[in-house]
Formats: sequence, structure tokens, C-alpha cells
Amino acid sequence: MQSLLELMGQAHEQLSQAASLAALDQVRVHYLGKSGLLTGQLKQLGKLSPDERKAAGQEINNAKQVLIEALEARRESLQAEALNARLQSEAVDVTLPGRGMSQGGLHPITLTIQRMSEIFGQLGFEMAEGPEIEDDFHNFTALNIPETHPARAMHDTFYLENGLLLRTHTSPVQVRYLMNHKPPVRVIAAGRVYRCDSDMTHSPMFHQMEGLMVDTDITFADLKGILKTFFREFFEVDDLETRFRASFFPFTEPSAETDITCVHCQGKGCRVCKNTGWLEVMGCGMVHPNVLKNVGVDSEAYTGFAFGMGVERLAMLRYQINDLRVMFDNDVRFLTQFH
Ligand code: 2NM
Repeated sequence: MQSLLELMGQAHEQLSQAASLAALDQVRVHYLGKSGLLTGQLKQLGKLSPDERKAAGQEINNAKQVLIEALEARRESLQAEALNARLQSEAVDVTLPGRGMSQGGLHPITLTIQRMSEIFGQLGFEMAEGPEIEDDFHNFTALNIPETHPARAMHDTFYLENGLLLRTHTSPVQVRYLMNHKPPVRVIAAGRVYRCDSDMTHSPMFHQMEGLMVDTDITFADLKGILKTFFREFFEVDDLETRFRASFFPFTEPSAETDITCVHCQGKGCRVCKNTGWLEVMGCGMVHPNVLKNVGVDSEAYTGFAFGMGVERLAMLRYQINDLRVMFDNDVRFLTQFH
């Protein structure tokens, strides 16, 4: 009995010191396992007299029961401790602010094309699209550009190995549109165009927007009215003026270069307009009868005007950007300024 009391004291001591579930199980095996110390005591009972055996058996079984309950209690408290530790280490502070998403934005070229399309949309123009890889007919021949025209030369146009080419302007879009739609027509086309040209102010890929209006009795006065309205809306200048200087394009007759009041100095003269008070922003003219014939429009019944402008140039004027190259660098420090 003395040794049972000692054994139990020892067992309680060990189980209160067991710091993990694994250590606790070792204590259980040490006392209650097949060759455990308490199990060993039960095995010794056979050596006692029947009277002693009964009393001792009861004592040992009581002690065993006490130990089982103490083990169970200790197991529960260790499990609770482990759970608390885990909850603490995995705790999330739901009051912390979120990391925040960085917001994307549209490129100034895209914003400018959208702005132009909105204004022309209000003037009754529909947006058309076409392929960037074109053929000689749609890019040159239909537009009354002769076989010998310098624009067709290898050093101005990107030709592909299969004889096709990268469109040098968006005019082939209008050519395709006229071949598929009967007048009256009011259409604009915007997109990428390609020319063998690269320096401070020229990029081999840039963006154009062109427009075309064909109907009976369209005159140069219609052209002037539409374009003045467009530029006043685009630059938000109510008294902006336009000026038309005679020029030449194979696809228009007569042709003109269009100037607007300098939007930097309101026409007073500054470095942007080189002290002229005017900015050249566009080419335009009355569609050449040969072009109308080439696309199957009756050039006796119909007349039309057309115009073309560089999107980068208008974007630079509107956003006061003085270097063309930043348009193509895609530096986020530049791009985020337009969000
Ligand atoms: C310009 C200047 C003048 C033009 C002509 C045509 C078409 F297809 F109708 F003949 N589209 N665009 C045109 C006319 C373009 O850009 C400077």
C-alpha cells in the first residue's frame, strides 16, 4: 500500500508536468499500459491471501480510476491550451484597413479618341473600323493615289512579304465603308496607322482620326461648319476660329490645311504656335470625283468632304504634353496622371 501511495504521488507529479499531449500519453502508458506500473501492481495480487487480495484489489482499482480521471482532466486542459494558442496565433484584426486596389485608367490616346467620337457622334457621325493590314487597292488605288506617288515607296510604307501592307492612314476604312453603304454617309474612323518614319516628332505607329460626309449638295461650307464646331467643342473654347489654306492631296479637290486659334495663347503668339497665333491641326478637302467613282458612288449626284487629323497631336495640345515619346513609353508615372 505504501508503494501504491508513492506510485500515485509520482504519477500526479508527472502528469501535472506533462507539457504536451504526447508527453501525457507517455505518462498514461508508464502507469496504465500493458507493462505499466499500476498494471504491474494488479498482476501482483495473485501472491496475496484471498482476504488481502480483495482489499488491495479495490485500492488499486480505485487508484487506477483516480489516475484515469486525472489524465482525462489534464488532457482536456492541454487541448484547451493548444486551441487557445492556435486561436491567438491565427487571430485576424478585422479593424485593420484593407490593402487597397490600385486603380487602372485609360491611355490619353484612348481618352482623346473617345472624346472625338462623342463630339462627332453628336454631329451625326457613325464610327467605322477596318483592318490594319491592307492591300494596295484600299490604301492607295481607290484613293486616287498614282502608282508613282512617293507615299507608295518602300521607304514610306511598311510592305509585308505577301504583298500586303500596314495601312498608312485610316482612309481605307472609309473606302470600305462607301463600298458597303449607300449615301447619305456620315462616318469617322480612328485607329493605328504606320509609316516608315521615326524621330523626335514622328513615331512609326501613330493614331489618326478621319471623317467623311457624302450626300447630295455637300459643300466646303458644310466642311467648315462641322470642323469649327468640332474644334470649339474639343478644346472648350467658344470663340476658337479656323483658317483654311489651299493644299494638295490626291484624294480631295480642292484640298486644304486647317489651322485653329492657338489654344495655348488664344492667338496672341507664343512658343507653341511659333508666334503665329495659329496651330496646324488637320488636312481636309472635297472628296475627289475619282475616289467616288472608284468606290461605286455616282459622282454626278453626290459630293462629299473628308478630313484627317493626328490623335497624338490633338492629345498633346489638349493635355499640354510637349514630348511625343511619352505617349509610347507606358511609364505609369505618366499614365496615372490621366486617371
Ligand atoms: C486627310 C485629308 C484629306 C480623307 C479622304 C478620305 C476618303 F476616303 F474619303 F477619300 N478619307 N480621308 C482625307 C482627306 C484625309 O488627312 C490628312
